[in-house]
Amino acid sequence: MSMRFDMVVVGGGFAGVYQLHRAREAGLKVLLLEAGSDIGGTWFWNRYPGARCDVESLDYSYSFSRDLEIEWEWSERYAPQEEIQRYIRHVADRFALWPDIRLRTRVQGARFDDETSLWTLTSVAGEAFTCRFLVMATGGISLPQAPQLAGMERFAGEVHHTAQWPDHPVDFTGKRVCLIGTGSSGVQLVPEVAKTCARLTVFQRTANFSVPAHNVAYTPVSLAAAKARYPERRAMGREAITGQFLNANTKTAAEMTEDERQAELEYRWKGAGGGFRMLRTFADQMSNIETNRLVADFVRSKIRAKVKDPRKADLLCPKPDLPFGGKRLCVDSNYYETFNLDHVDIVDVKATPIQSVTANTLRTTEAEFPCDILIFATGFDALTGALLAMDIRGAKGASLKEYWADGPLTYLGLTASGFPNLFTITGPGSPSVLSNVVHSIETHVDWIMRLVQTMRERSWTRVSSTAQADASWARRCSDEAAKTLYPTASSWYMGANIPGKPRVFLPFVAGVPVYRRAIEAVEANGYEGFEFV
Ligand code: N01
Repeated sequence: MSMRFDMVVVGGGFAGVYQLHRAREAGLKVLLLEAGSDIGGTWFWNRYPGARCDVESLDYSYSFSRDLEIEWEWSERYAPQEEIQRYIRHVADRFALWPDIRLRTRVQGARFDDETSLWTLTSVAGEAFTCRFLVMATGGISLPQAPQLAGMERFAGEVHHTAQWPDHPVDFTGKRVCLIGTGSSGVQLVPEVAKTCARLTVFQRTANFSVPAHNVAYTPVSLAAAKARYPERRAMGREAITGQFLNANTKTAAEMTEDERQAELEYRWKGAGGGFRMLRTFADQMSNIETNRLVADFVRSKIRAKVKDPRKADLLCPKPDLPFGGKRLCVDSNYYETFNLDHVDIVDVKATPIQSVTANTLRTTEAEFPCDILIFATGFDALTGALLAMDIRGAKGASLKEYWADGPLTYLGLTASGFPNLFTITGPGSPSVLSNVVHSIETHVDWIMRLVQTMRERSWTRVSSTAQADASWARRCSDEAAKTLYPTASSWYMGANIPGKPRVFLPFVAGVPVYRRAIEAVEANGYEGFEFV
């Protein structure tokens, strides 16, 4: 027996929780399904030591309620995982969302009925849920991936993935730890593990750039001062490429003198800057390879200054073929400094690949490393992974997996032709992972709700983008990406971390304001590119 709703939302992170709130406010009968035992999404699953957001707390938070903004007290410039999860739970409490949230319910598939224009979802446990509107709030970075290592079944120690971290503390005291992966998760975890372990060996395939966070605790005075300017801060964020204020330099490198360029680089590296501000050092750094090299060389010189052992420093410096920011920039607190500790070492697994695992070691082609705890910080099947992990069948039984076989086809990153009344929040083809994702989530949910309201007012039962609209949006996405250096990097933005995944630049790169204007223009033009029944 299937339970019937106006809307079902899949996923209980920032996106799902806001979607649920807005749908309830609009009077819809709505249900949120979440696979985990709690809400929080990313911030529920990625609870490894050192996990914190590298978008500033005051930006990485909902803007829809001024009261919520005022009453919530962020403790630090970059909030730790536990605090962000507590914040999402607070939002669910404050807006009384819990009655419409169903935890421990993993969706296996969804099928559209051509006769009734309704979706039926099925859970792994075999339950069924029927709805008119189906919103996938499944997250862009939510399906973990790890390599299959020969001999894993023999390994006698603990094994953890950063995105499936246990809810009890992992004790590293006196342990020999092997950690694979040096993206944002690995970079945050390394300094924490090093504090207590006997030996930490980091297995790196590609060195990426990391910049100092300069995290600081808020004082009551500094937080109150920041909050007093909240409306202004949000307004600046809305007009910034990444949906957060980064004090972007509007000048290209060529428009500045050498002294001005150095001063700009130092400002962004040091305390007044920090974090993603380094991505906005020069207006043309993601489109002009020479300008990009200025930033890359500067950061490499800082890495060399921090890491005393020249062998380790060489390994930690990204190679010249990787543009700065081409792979998602990491933001750290003491990552490079940790390699100055005698018990922490780095191994280049491109030069000496990992071959196998024994009961208590990890073997590369050159050496064997004792291992009590093995950690995978090896990332995710991003943007399409979580959606395609479900069997989604649209009109006439069409399979989303087949429709996206050569890469995702969406209209505005929000819908896919042949999958009526199905919406993806921060899906492929939207700024999503290139933006302050909470800002992008609010933009998407508000847009979806305006469309749903319009349909309800006009008694329309079915909306779908046309195949032509999807194709032209996909072209626009790749044309925008081709104007930048992003596609030159082997990144998860390109699907390059997943064997066999089509190489397509997955997010929309032209920025949050351009994107918002595009989706608002479609709406103003009577939903051009959509067909209604
Ligand atoms: O994953 P990643 P992540 N053998 O894919 C390596 C967000 N995030 O979990 O580069 C050996 O970035 C892989 O090597 P390579 C953020 O958007 C945010 O760290 O593919 N190594 C890479 O070094 C981030 O970008 C925050 O050659 C293997 C690493 O594993 C995204 O999530 C914190 C391998 C994976 O890096 C993902 O970050 C954390 C193999 N077989 C995450 N397979 C904050 O807000 C993969 N690797 C702070």
